[in-house]
Amino acid sequence: MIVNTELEQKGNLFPSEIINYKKDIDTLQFTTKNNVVLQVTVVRDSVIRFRYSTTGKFENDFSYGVTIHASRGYRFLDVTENEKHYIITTSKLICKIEKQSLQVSLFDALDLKLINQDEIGFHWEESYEHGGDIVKMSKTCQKAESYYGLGDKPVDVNLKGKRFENWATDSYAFGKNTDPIYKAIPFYTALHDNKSYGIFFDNTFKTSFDFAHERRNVTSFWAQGGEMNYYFMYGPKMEDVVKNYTDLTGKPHALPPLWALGFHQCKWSYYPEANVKEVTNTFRDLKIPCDAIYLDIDYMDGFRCFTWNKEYFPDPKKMVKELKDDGFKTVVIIDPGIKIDLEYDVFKEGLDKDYFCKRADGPYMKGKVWPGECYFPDYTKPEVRDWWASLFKELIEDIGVKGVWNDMNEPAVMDVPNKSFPDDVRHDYDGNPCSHRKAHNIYGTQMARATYHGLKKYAYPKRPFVITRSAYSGAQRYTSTWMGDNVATWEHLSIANNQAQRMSMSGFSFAGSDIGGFAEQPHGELFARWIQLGIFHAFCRVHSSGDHGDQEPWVFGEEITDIVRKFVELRYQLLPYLYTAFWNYINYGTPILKSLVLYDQEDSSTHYRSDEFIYGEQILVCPIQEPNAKGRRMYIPRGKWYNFWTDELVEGGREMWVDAALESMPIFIKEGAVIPKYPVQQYVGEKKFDDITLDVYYKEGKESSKLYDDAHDGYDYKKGRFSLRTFTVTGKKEELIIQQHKRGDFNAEYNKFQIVFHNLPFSITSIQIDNVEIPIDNVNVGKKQSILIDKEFNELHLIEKQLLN
Ligand code: MIG
Repeated sequence: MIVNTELEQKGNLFPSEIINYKKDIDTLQFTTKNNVVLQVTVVRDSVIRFRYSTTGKFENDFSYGVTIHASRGYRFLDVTENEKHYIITTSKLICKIEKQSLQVSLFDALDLKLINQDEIGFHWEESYEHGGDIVKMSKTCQKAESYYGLGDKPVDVNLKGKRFENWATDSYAFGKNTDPIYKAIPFYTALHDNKSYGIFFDNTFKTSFDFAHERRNVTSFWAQGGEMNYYFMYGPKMEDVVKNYTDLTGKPHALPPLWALGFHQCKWSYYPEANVKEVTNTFRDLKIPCDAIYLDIDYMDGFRCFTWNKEYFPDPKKMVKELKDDGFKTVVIIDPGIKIDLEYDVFKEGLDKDYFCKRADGPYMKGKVWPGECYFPDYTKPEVRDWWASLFKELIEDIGVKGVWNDMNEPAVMDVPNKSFPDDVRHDYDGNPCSHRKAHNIYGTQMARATYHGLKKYAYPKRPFVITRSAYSGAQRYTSTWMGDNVATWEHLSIANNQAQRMSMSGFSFAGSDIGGFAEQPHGELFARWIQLGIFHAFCRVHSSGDHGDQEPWVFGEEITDIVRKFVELRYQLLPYLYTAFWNYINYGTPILKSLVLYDQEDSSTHYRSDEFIYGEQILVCPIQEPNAKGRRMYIPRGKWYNFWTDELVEGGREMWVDAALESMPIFIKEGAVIPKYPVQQYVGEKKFDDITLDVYYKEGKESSKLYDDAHDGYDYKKGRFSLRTFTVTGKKEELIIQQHKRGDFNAEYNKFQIVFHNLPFSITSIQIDNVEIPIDNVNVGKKQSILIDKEFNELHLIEKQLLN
């Protein structure tokens, strides 16, 4: 540590009064007497960026977090000043900047109410150790304000009263409240007085957040270096805050192939080939649907990336093909550590081309990981990313691997106390050279990004599939993710539930946990309960460390196998529903999982709920998180909901007991919903079907639902080959109308919808399709009435005709 003791220890420093102001289109610049500059950029009417410099000069404006595709432009912008303030007004926000202190306050432009206000606001401390500043921001915590987001933090949904750090860390067997863990997502959403806003602190150094923990009325965030650079995003609806953040940091570049939304089976490790086949064959024998099988590090030759252990896997291409013929996509792990071995061509090439990270004074960054001593590519250099992408040619194009799993990319290093690179390691940072202190948190994302580009290129015309462990804001553009090395305990089941909700509300919906737990072995009951939760996560994979016993769905006895099958089948039935939610996510940034607070922020009972969540738009789920449960108490949000299993209609806005023995779990459907369902398949694309089911849940009133579809892989959907159907249900006492509106010119293989009516309060006596009366005997009358109808109908009208006599 180099400390210049000659320097004066100044402590916290603060901006003084503004002496200069200038405006350049959407960017305003305020300079204080002590040479602090605040740059305010109006990104959109509801998104304002604040950037501070303490030297009068800004760094090169470069961000890995913000996408070039982010929406920009505002409808209205006006700047005025009075004695005390500069006042910036957009159509959504009013931002006041105090001339004396540079303190900022933000108001709703419509009702003029306060949204957010600096406490001290921006201040800083000079960093004697590293140079530059420790940059700090403090805000007043408003009355009854709550906080959400921040990525993978393993805590309850509401962050109020807690303090966190963002420093991507390999965290084997982390626990509740362990901090930090694998990801660094410096974004949170706040809520008070029915107004929600978000703050994205786009700084890749180690960042910290304090949500009224140290001082009850103050929320603050700070970083160990770099700039105070944050985006303020206004809702007032929380869902719009999350959408704004997702727009800014990016939606996934493409829809996943539909198979990637199927069920995945993984273990450390399945080998040799015969063992892999035994597992996949058992899935088919027992008729448990599954789409993907994973190969962990033992498939490689001495853990050398892009090689195969030929003893375990003598003919990978043949095996991958046979698995494919049986409906399994092969996903393989690729780590960042490249074994130091002059006989190994990837290492040789990386060395020759100077692609590996180096220490500050020149030598290579050497670290021990699975292969032994390794060097590590500097993925923050565009040339290195291109090279890395090119390494996937053989795996993907020739061997036929369909997905790649990036692990250890925090980056993780073994046998060193800080578990990672030393701070002095140098990185290119896309032409903004810096030390590891700045590059650490985005290292994993840049690796996943390079991997994604490799898959995109060599899998073409199919869609790529990547999964990463570490991530910074924006990683969702390239990859899915999992939560790392959890443990087979009931507490971890609830952590997984909270993490998935939190990730989804942090712009990263394609996420899931190691189902059943990575470390230790679950009891059958825990495994079954975890499957029940996992089928409602966009990424659904069983994984375990393998050293505590097996974790395939059938190892816990027949009862558990049957329960697992039942729920995995449900996932496969609901695939069109999930795919539609995914489409909604990549188009609008709508989170696939919604904590109840995001679903209904006006209802203050939701602000501290952690267990229940909305899956997609219309399904309410609440996992059982305790042993021996026959059910549980849960909060049903406002509105009316159908119990999925019994069709019983319940009125929400209250907590209630819901029965859920082991073969069941609390699931509710919003009244008026139209839920699309596929027939059960063993893997995506196994069957061609003539019709799909639409479950219609009667409502007195109106509700609309969507169904998105396309070829389930490839890119034709980007050229208009998709179909987006909107079903509007209008229910009256003796009548039900379903209108369909279709957009896009994709024509699915199936021709008909089997429409199943739930809870119709009348018996059907007359049916009209597109205004033509059809014979009533087309309707199956039973407990559930249903009708088979051409998929291109415009309007279906069911009537109970009162007989006059
Ligand atoms: O040091 O590849 O989180 O999913 O199975 C452990 C072996 C390395 C950690 C990952 C885990 C994976 C394991 N890896």
